Amino acid sequence: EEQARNAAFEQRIDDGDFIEAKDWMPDHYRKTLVRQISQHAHSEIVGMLPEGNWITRAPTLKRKAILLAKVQDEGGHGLYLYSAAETLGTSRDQMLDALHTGKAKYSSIFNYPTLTWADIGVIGWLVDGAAIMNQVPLCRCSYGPYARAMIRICREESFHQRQGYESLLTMMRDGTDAQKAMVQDAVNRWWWPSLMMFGPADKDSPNSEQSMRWGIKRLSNDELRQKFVDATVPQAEILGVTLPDPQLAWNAERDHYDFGPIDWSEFWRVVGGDGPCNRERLSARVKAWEDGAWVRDAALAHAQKRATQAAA
Ligand code: FAQ
Repeated sequence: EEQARNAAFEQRIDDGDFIEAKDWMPDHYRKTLVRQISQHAHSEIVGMLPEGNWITRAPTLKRKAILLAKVQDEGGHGLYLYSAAETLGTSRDQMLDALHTGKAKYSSIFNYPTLTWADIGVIGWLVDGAAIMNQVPLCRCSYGPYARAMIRICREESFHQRQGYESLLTMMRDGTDAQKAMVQDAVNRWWWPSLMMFGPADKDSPNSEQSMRWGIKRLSNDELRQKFVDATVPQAEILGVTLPDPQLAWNAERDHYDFGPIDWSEFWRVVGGDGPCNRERLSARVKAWEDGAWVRDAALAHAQKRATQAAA
């Protein structure tokens, strides 16, 4: 019977059906989705921290309003994604506990510091740019609740990418030499970590094969990384910045840009908890959770009071 259910499930995947929360699914499919969606949710929530750091120091009212809206969007994305993961039977408390005890992963990119205002523009351009490249195919993910959450998230991410690029264009066109140098410095620091966002090379990616077979991932880590490089090089030219890779060159034969080797030892170090800001990010999340205890207690007490009133 198990075999027949599995075969029917695989058939639905092959037919391009969406799998919904109450449908039968193999255990491993469920686990893979909880892993990926919860990591994604944690990334959005931890991802609020590097940019949140600049809200009080944004250079103009306009930039501050944009940044506030962007960081709020990220909070919202985290919430849709936790909800999507909850449909698979894992509670939000379990997911948050995994984050706060250091068991859960979140994107390596958010363990780097935001040193200057230019970092905020570069995060929009490169980090949101990489996020969109990775996330647009997830709108066709085989799990319905995740796919639907991604449609809304991608719309907002594209505004995030544009605001970042526009802010950098302003600095590069109208800025002082010092401001232009600040943009170049931020690009130098964020370029390689942005390429690492796509995950290990395909040959070192243990989850890819099964996830692609199940239509959870539609394109491989290396394919997405290449698409990102190809899309970003011309944008760097328009901006007037240099990407910090001497091996970056158009390859007419491949019809793609070639690029230099990624420092995978840095990637695994950051994923393993030893990046420049891992400890700071995690302790900020734990503190926020602890500081919010009274709100959760009050909400619970209020709900209990209403339940007793309704019963009376
Ligand atoms: N960082 O076998 P694979 C955003 C882990 S965008 C940390 O290739 P998979 C928007 C991976 O989990 C960022 N860990 O894994 C925003 C696995 O470990 P596990 C979030 C990484 O799942 C912008 C192991 O390495 N986006 O938040 C990373 O098939 C600006 C082996 O890797 C998403 O999460 C990494 N970079 O492919 C917010 C998108 N890469 O779980 C604020 C959804 C890999 O076996 C400001 N996720 N690992 O212990 C995905 O598309 C996939 O999960 C990948 C990884 C592509 C990230």
